[in-house]
Amino acid sequence: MRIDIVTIFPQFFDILDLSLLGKARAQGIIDLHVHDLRDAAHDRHRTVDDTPYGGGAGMVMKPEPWGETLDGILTDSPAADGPLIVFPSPAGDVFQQARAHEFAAEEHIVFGCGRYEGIDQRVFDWAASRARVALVSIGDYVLNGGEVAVMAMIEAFGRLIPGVVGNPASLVEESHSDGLLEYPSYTKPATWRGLDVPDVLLSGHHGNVEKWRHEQQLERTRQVRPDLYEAYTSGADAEGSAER
Ligand code: 6GU
Repeated sequence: MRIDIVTIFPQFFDILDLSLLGKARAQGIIDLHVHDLRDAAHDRHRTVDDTPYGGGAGMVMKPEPWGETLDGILTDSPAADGPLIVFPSPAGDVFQQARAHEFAAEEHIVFGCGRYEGIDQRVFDWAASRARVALVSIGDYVLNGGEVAVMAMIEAFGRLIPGVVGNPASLVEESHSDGLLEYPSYTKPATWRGLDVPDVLLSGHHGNVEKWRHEQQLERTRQVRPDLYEAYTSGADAEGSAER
């Protein structure tokens, strides 16, 4: 999978050399290219922002450096249908696990990280005339720029790309994969600082372990995320809960 990131802070993404994603890059599963937007700003100060038409606080990112950078990326796209261009924005659709699965299935994704008060609207309009464009938020709070949001999205979908996580079974039993939060995990020692591992986990009775874990998932979800619990219990009725 090819990933391009456009940003005025390319060093932010140096950490993608690390860990699971770094390994996936080294193996050629992920082909990551980070572009400094200022490389396409040709004045002496490499200016990428200007004051907003109509007045108001803050600065707006100028369209020309975006146009030049995205032109190069589109020309280079390995995908026959072109890339999906994602602009992280608190005004976008909220990124959830289903979206992570969709992103993991893309051949080429471009992330355009805005800073300041935003990017000139014509960049989105022009990009949408050339490729599929999505505005995506990572939650209801405001970040200074899109970089950390892009990092979060790459962490979420990168691990869903086949071959990135060594043991695919570990993707199955985790929070959100079945609409419930994950059950609590324990390892040795069986007693630590006076706290015991629940007996059922030491029993060796696989059926009881499964049942206990599912109950824990339900109870956790009901307490912490009543919205997910409601969706799960109504969905489980509709699809027949006998399998669970
Ligand atoms: Cl994607 N970008 C910014 N700047 N702030 C956010 C966000 C994205 N998602 C939530 N807040």
